[in-house]
Amino acid sequence: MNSKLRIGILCHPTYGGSGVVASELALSLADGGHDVHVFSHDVPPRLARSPGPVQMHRAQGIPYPLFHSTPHDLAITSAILNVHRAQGLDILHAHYALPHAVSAFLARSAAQADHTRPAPRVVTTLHGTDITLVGNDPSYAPLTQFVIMASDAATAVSEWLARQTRERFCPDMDCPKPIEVIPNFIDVERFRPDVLPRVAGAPPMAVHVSNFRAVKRVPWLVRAFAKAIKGKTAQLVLVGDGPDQAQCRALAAELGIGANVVFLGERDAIPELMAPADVFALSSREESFGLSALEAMACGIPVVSTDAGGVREVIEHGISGLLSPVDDMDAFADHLRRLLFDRAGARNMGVAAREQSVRRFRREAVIGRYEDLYRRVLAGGV
Ligand code: GMT
Repeated sequence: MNSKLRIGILCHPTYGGSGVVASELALSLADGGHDVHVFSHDVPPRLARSPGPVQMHRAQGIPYPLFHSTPHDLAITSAILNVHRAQGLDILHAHYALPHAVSAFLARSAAQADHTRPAPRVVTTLHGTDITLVGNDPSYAPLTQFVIMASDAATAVSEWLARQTRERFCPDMDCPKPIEVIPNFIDVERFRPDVLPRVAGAPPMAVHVSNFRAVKRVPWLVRAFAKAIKGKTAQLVLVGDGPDQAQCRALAAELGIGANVVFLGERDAIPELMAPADVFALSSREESFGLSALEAMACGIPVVSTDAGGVREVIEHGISGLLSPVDDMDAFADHLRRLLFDRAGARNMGVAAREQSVRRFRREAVIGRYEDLYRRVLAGGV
């Protein structure tokens, strides 16, 4: 029988894939009998709505006139040290390199200096823009590189992201730190096709879920949708909120499709919103994995997506969805039109999408890979 581990998980509390993955991982590990603590500057939404036995440490620090903004990352490090000194932690698992791998590294260093208990080991999971947009910026790059190498193990959510990490941070040599690929996962009981039936007689519906950052290109999606439905009636349901939302509203009105585009804002009932749709649309310029696409697949919904980053490791073109080059709006619109107005074809692809999500990304199998990694790290085998 495997021993119980004491695990600290660090993550962002915002709506977004890395916080979802970290929260679902924490809940699954706790269900599996491990002692799990989550450290963040607020409660991540997926954790907030769950009764699971995870101990949440909301580490905000105090505002002070000398601080331009409150240094949550330092408050997180202090909260970790409090827990470690009181009861011990074996593993610190940082999600998104910045600032969490730095907070975890600091906590491990401080714990090593304490000499009272063995210091926790640090595992860092890279999610996407922590490597490609933020972590790679000259203002952070040296530190991002350092904390990845200083982690006891580093993982990436796709082969594409592991490659990006090697190319950006070890361009002239083999990375001294192997980046292990552990893909994202899905709870196929919660995300399932029959969670909510399609309303009979409702117009064809495309759904999109994101945080409306520029990288998601939601205005581009609104334009593509306008092209796709020319002369026909369909609905685009946009779930989430973020910087580009106001622009999307204005654009939908300007394109004369204001009545076809629905803005639902941030919601937790994601499976219930996805399952009745005909197609899920993902228009990103860059995407390391595309967790929302996987959620749609598990709900039996085919995905129309740009062929960005690691998306092709999740969606198989022609089987579970349709992929087009990142800047080819005509092809993307054609794909949308095809799946919106060929219900039988969309349904067949949806069945394949569900089957792939269960076979390749089922939660239980992936959680086992993280547990195995923690044990290897603790045994010094990584
Ligand atoms: O890296 C980001 O942009 C943020 C992150 C998030 O928290 O939303 O998204 C990334 O991590 C997700 C979970 O691993 C992936 O499914 C997303 O593809 C990835 N986003 C990008 O690469 C743009």
